[in-house]
Amino acid sequence: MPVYDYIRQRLKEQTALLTILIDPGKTDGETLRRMAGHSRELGIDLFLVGGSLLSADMMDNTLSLLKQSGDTPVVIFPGGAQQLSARADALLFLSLLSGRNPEFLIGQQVISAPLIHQMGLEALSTAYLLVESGRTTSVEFMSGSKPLPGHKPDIAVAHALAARYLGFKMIYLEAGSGAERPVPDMLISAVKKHIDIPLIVGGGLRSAADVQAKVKAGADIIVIGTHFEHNDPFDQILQFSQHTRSPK
Ligand code: 1GP
Repeated sequence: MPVYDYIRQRLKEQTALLTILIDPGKTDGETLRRMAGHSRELGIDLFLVGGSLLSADMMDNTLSLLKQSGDTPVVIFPGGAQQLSARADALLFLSLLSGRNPEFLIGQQVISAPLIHQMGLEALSTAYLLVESGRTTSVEFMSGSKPLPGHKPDIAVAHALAARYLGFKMIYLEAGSGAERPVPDMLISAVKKHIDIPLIVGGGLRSAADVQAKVKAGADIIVIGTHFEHNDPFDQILQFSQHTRSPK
């Protein structure tokens, strides 16, 4: 089943999807194997693989390991056109719509499109909206783009509507990896009211209470990366997924 259909199907059955973001090289192989092998019991619905500074080789190894260890869909979350691999099930085909840097709005997409076509990868067109979250984040620095103000829901809504009218399949509200503050709940709710495509929320989520709040505000897909790089994931993932796995 295409990954987009899988996501839509899951969202009919449960409140939200729990996604673990793997930054290759930051999580050891054994942990990855166990997470992928026990995804179902743990409540992991999707893996994202990516990071700001990565080579194709590092991507390939992590993707292969996750694919060999379980059947949870594995999706590339690319930092740039160099991070593609046919070993994934799909990739987030991102456009950094909150910024005004043409390289990340359309430049990298044009470079990578023929490769994606060649690889036969499913491209999940996703409007990527970076939201201000305290300290400068890697994505803000690397993309040379300004985030949306966190206290101006009308600006976020205008971007979300533009994404909807442009035909994007998903919207990603991103505070940035390791963000000091996650995306505010009121911003999530405001965007959610104006769209009917899956809403991804990530950046700076560290507790089950964070997950609960973001799901309640309207997040359809929760992304957690940094937190599990520093804490034993297994007990915690179970607590986090209680808030995504409840039936609709
Ligand atoms: C970053 O939204 C993701 O792109 C996850 O962020 O690493 O802070 O969990 P964290």
